[in-house]
Formats: sequence, structure tokens, C-alpha cells
Amino acid sequence: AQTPPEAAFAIPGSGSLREHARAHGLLAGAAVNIQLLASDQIYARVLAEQYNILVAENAMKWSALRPAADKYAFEQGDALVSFAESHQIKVRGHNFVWHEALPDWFSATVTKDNAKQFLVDHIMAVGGHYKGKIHSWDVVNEAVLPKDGRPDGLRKSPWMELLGPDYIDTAFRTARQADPHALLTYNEYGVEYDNDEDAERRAVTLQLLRRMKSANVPIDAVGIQSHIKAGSPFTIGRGLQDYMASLRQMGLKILVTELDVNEDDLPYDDVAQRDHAIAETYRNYLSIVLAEPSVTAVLTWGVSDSHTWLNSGPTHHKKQPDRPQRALLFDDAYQPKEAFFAIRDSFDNRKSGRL
Ligand code: 9MR
Repeated sequence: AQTPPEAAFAIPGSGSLREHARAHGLLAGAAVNIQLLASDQIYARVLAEQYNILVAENAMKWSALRPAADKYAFEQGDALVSFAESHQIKVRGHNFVWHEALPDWFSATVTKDNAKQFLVDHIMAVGGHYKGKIHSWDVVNEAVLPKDGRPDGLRKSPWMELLGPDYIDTAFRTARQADPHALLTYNEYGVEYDNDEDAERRAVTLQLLRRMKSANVPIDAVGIQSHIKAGSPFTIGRGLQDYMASLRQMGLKILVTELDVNEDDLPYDDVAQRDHAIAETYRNYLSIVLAEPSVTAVLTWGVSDSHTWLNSGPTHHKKQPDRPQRALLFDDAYQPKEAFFAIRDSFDNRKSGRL
């Protein structure tokens, strides 16, 4: 076997993100591509050195786990869990319920009559398979979409069309039964900015969570995805601060689940200039988010710029189609970028003893 090339890249040990996070009561994490974990030794090494929590970018979605209505494929998810166990890393589960990443057979097979059974069976089977090994499950992902026009602001997702809004409570109650020790999480995007659209999304999300709490639906945490932008015309501040305070007052923990910086709006091409703007975007964001004592984890949506979802399709970089995004903490050669140091500093600047 080939020895992994020596780290001319990430800073291991006491300089790692995980150590700086741990010293301030935080978990530092990233979303993992399972094919890369199996094929790229440097990638695996960076994961082991830098993070104390990981999440599968795709491997625990329905489309990956359910090749057929009567089949479960756990190999990829299991590969992540065993890698994490061997390096004392926690694992998040993502996700039980989402309007995307449903298998091809889904729409022809799942009906109003059997949808509840499919939902419950899936959560019992998958949650049961990973029982005791998961730090937190994203039980429901992205259920809010005010522009769909429902009075409650919820998304007209396939699950909504099949089961009505009860699908959310059913999913959480079943998840608690399947894995009583996982933190049950509601994960949402578009709640970060001080603009009208995000303000409405925050209000609808809080309304949903309050209704769930009053109905005694088991929920422990809320994920703030944090797909943010460099060069945005909007600020991040009061709206997000008040949102996080409301979540804390409801007794919910807060996880930053999918942090990355879309730099499509930056008007200049110079790499150093762009990397600096991206790093400052991370720094400003985390200075707000980490001031909230209920925040317990920060995970980025990927590791290096060569594999960010932001480069995976033409629709994702509309303004700069010929310029791959430099959204993450490591460059293509796993060299830490300015963003790495900005995030590490942000962990250091968190006042300790607040958790
Ligand atoms: O990054 C993920 C990409 O590889 C997948 O093709 C896509 C569809 O399954 O999902 C992406 O991850 C999404 C996450 O699961 C939920 N929040 C938004 C993320 C970016 O689209």
C-alpha cells in the first residue's frame, strides 16, 4: 500500500480545526463524498485530521439508500460510519425526509394510501440500522417555501402532497422511536440574511417549530444550512441573531450544517482578492453565529474547492460560468486557504465556558 503523501497541506494536531473547535466547546465538521473517501488518501487524511464530526453529502439520502422499493443499500453510509468510528469522529445523519433526492421508483410507487407506511418503514429501517451511532439526524429538510402559496408557508413537496403537513410530526415521532439518542434536527436554508425573503422564511420556520413544540413533537435541534454569499448586497445580523435567540428560548440547540461561500457575485477575477473576500465572509458570519451560546457545531458543505456542489452544474454559477468557485477551506491540492485560518480564528474568538 502506498503511504499517504506527507502533509504539505493542512495543519494537523493542535493546529487542526477540530482541536481549535474542541477548545471552545464546538464540533468542527464537513460533508463527505464517499467515493473520494475510498479513492483519495489525502482526502481521507484531511478528514481524519481536521474534523470531529462528519456528514454524508449524499450517501444517506433516499436516492442512495433505496435502489428499489423493497431494498436498502447501506454500504456507502456504513463506510462513513466505520471511518468515523476508527478516528473518534461523530456522524450526522442527512436526511430522512426531503423533496429532492428521491429514487426514480418513488413517484410511481408511493401513493396517498401507502405513503405513511413508506415514511415510517424508511425511518425505522435506516434509523434502526444506525441506531446509537448518529450524533444528530436531519429528520426533515427544507420543508418551508412561502412562495408555494400555502397559508402556513410550507413547501408543496411530494410528502406534503401525499400526506399533508402531518408528515413532519410523523417523521419526528418515528425518528425518536428509531434512535432515541440522536438529536432530532430540523434543517433549513435561506434564514441568514436581513432581507424580506429570509425574514419571511424565518417567521414561517419559527411558526412551524412552535406548533411542533406545543404538540409535543420530539425535536432537539435546528440546522441553519448557511449557504452564504460573498459580495451579497444584503447584510447578516439582527434577523439571524433574533432567530437564533428564539430557537434558544424554545430549548433547541443550533447546528451550522452546510456552511459554504458562493463567490459568484464577486466582480473581480484575481484569486488572492477573491480568497480574501471569501475568508472575510466566513469570518463575519461566524462572528455573529458563534456569539450565540446555543450553537454547538459548524460543518462546511465539503472540504476542497475541487468538489464543491457549487461547481457541479451550470445553473450554480450563473454570473461567472468560466470561473470555478473557490467556496471552501482547502484548494485543489488540499492547501489551507485564507478561509481555513478565518474559521480557525473564529473558533478561537469564541468566549469559552458558554456551553
Ligand atoms: O451537495 C449535494 C449534491 O451533491 C447533490 O447532487 C444534491 C441533491 O441530492 O444535494 C446537495 O446537497 C444539498 C443538501 O443535501 C441539502 N441542502 C442543500 C445542499 C446543496 O444543494
